[in-house]
Amino acid sequence: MNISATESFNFATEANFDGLVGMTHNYAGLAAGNMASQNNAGRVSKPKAAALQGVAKMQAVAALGVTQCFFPPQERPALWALRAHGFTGSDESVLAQAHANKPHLLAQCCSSSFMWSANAATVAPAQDTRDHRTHVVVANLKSMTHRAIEPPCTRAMLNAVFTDHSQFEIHPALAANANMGDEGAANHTRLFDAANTNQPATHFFVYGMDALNPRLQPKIHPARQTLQASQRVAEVLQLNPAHCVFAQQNPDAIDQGVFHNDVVAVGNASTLLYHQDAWLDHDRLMDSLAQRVGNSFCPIIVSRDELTIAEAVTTYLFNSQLVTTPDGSMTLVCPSEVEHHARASAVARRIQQDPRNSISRILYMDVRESMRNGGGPACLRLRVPLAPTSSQTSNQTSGANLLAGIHAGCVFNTPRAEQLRAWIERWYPDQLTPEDLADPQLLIRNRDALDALTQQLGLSAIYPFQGVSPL
Ligand code: SUG
Repeated sequence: MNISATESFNFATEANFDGLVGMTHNYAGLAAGNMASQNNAGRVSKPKAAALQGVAKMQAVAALGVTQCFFPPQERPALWALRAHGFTGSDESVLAQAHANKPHLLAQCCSSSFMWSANAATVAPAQDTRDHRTHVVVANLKSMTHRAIEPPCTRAMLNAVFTDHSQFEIHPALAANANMGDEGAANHTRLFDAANTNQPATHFFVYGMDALNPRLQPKIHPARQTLQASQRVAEVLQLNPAHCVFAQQNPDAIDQGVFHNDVVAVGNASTLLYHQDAWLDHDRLMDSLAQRVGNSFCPIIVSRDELTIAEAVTTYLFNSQLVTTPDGSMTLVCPSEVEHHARASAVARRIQQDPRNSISRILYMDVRESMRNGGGPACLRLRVPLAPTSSQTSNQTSGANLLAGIHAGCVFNTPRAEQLRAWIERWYPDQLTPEDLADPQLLIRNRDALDALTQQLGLSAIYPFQGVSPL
């Protein structure tokens, strides 16, 4: 498998930015409503294997001809968050006190959840926005404490990675008030007709609850995304409201473990693969999407008879990446859990063999360490569209130019894959238990590793230990 950045640049319609797994990756059962996180709580984690699985996935996707980039891990343990809870003294003492008095808080401050970059932000490309620049809204992730500490570093990192601020505007996360739960691109799909550049793209936003009219709510698990946050994100992204569609998740599905829309749906260009029970008002929603996306709209529905919501949650069939390859066809990059599940793999085969859609290939990837915390292939990447695919503007920017605004050190290619592997092998622990999280050596090692990585990648300072404000 030999890939080069220039090879993929020639076929740049979107870049997939994967989050590198952090070296404190562990199973603390932090995410309510996320079945895998709950069921694997207390298990011994394998940070090195997790990070290498992530690199292998990037390499496989890049080998398909897709432009692949990555985000470095965040700093953990988040000492600043522990200090904000009143722990004082040296770093060692803060860790020891937190471990003795608030082990759950310590675990929250050690999560590697930033690796699921589909939750980092929501993106609208230049060709869809009022001022013809690419807009990015950092997600506030306010519904889970361990995730709510991510946004400031995510913003610093996005500003360092998207270097050309005349092309990319990185907006801060929405204020984390009660009505504004935002989980980023996991609840957003950009649909467009690749063959008709005059047809504007449709932005499909999915929310878990209308905070001002919370009549239809899940009964057991939290609804993380609010309608109000989705609407505000669409405004900040400078999207035309006529090209936005908002739909509510089925509350019963949330109660069965569908904590993000990308657990039951994935879209690419004009194809939308989804579960029958994903949303409320299915028929009206499909009419609305068909009307906007146009004749090429290709919905692929999976019925509950073919696969139940519970099976979708355990296999993560819909959390596959759906990517267009240089020959114009699509590949579905599925977690290996689908391959090992008779009914889910039968659905994948049925879709692949159906000549009415563009999906011609299924690729299975082992991202088991991430899956055990509820993160499949699609959770691990943030899509950034690069080339104009909808109405052309006088100010249009070519895909190649847009890549020029991306920090070159974060573009994935064969030498970079080798460099990342060597870095992971050098620094990452083979195993971690909850007890290990309080080890001050882990904190020091993490900082040294991140310092080495940012130097290797030529990135500016992005971490609190490098002097960047964590707030
Ligand atoms: O937010 N898991 C993440 C998984 C996120 C998956 N992302 C998408 N669906 N796009 C979450 O629930 C578990 C961490 C722990 O338990 O330690 C966690 O945060």
